[in-house]
Amino acid sequence: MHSRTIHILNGPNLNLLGKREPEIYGRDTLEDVARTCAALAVELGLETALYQSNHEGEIVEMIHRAREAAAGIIINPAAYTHTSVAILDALNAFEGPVLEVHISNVHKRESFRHHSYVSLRAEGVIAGFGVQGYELALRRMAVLLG
Ligand code: CA2
Repeated sequence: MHSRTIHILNGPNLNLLGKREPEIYGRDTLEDVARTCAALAVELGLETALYQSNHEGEIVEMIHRAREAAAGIIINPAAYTHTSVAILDALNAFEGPVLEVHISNVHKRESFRHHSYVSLRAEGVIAGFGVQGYELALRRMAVLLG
């Protein structure tokens, strides 16, 4: 296990970040998030690797790989947040800290976005801070890892 590596996992449609619906999700792309987090990680004595998939099973496999390769997981499961027992089960088999990030304030949106399976596993949840939520989660991860 890589004791200072954090995997930042992103679910379906987040590849469109910065390219569609800027009024909800902002103008930064996922590549911008990857770059900003990698720079912050250096300051915090961490390393980051960011991944995205539109497929539930691939996200499950990303979490399995993190078991060997990451000390912690920051995850925005996107729509699978609200539906996926498989992602929850995979996260339950991961031993390190898990932080859940949502770019938008899910509690200000439709009621089906108010429930998260992943929150049953996550040490903490950030919602509604835009893409800055990923940086805040990374700072929290540095504290949790000591
Ligand atoms: O606010 C979040 O980060 C969400 O996880 C985003 C998901 C949504 O299903 C969750 O309820 C909350 C949707 C991700 C879609 O991402 C897009 C980004 C730009 C343009 C279109 C979609």
